[in-house]
Amino acid sequence: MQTLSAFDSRLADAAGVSVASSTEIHGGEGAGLPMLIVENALGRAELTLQGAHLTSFVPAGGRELLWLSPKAAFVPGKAVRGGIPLCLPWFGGHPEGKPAHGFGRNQPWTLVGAEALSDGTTRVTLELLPNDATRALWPHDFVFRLAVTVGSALTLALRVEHRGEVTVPFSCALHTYFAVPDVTLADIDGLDGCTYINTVGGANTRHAQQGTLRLDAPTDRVYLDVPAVQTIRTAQGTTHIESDTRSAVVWNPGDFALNIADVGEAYRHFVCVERGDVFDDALTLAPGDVYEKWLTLSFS
Ligand code: TA6
Repeated sequence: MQTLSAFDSRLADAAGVSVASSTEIHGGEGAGLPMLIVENALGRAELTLQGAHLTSFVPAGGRELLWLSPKAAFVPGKAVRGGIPLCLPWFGGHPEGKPAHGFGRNQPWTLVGAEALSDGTTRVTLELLPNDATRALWPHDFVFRLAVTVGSALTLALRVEHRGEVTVPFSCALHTYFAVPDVTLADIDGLDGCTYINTVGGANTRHAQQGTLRLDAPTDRVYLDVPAVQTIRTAQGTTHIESDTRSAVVWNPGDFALNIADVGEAYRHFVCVERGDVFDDALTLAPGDVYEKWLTLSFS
């Protein structure tokens, strides 16, 4: 299992960030995955080093914003179901059958920075560099960095530096699972008028969103060129999603989830509103290019 070096632990300690294993926090068998707990007077977040994967964010005095499957497994090499998996350097299926959503979410990232900032927030920075497993899937040099700032809002700043020698296609998403009391009663705004691609069951049809979105059936839609802000309104309040990425993916598998081992009936309690640059909004990175985008989540 991945462990934190003495250097990483000192770094974490200095910023008031604690380290635990997923087994201590979430139970399960075996050693689990190493996790960071970032807590200050403004908020509290948990993340696994594997995948730089947020699994919890609670603003002080507020409720949990992220959904983590009750069946989530914390196993080396397997993406945790829920929270914020990072899909990169490609989103969705791969034309050559490589693993869906890239390898970022399955790889052990390293803690490279931890700071208590003067505004009361705490920032941790994680990094992924190439290794044998990433080279087998993507034979290019790169530096992936994710800076996570925890306060009354949660901000993720992603930086991808392409250090390879050829131009490559690139797409990515912050695949956020939001906790909702009942997915069929959540109102999603901020997509009115946008073109979306319906991909349910392998479909590929284009439509225009009209007004508020409510999910009453399995939904898998890629919205293109969206406004910066979306909201999810439930009886508990409003979650605000803001990003400088161009796409938004809205996903809930509905009954299909009964065939997804780590979701099942629990599908009723989340909706994914993922921000990223995917499908028509995907890019190419030339040698030396740097891709930098951010996502902020808050609740009112
Ligand atoms: O973002 C939506 C989506 O691409 C869906 O098509 C669905 O498969 C989902 O992601 C989850 O993918 P995963 O590989 O995590 O099971």
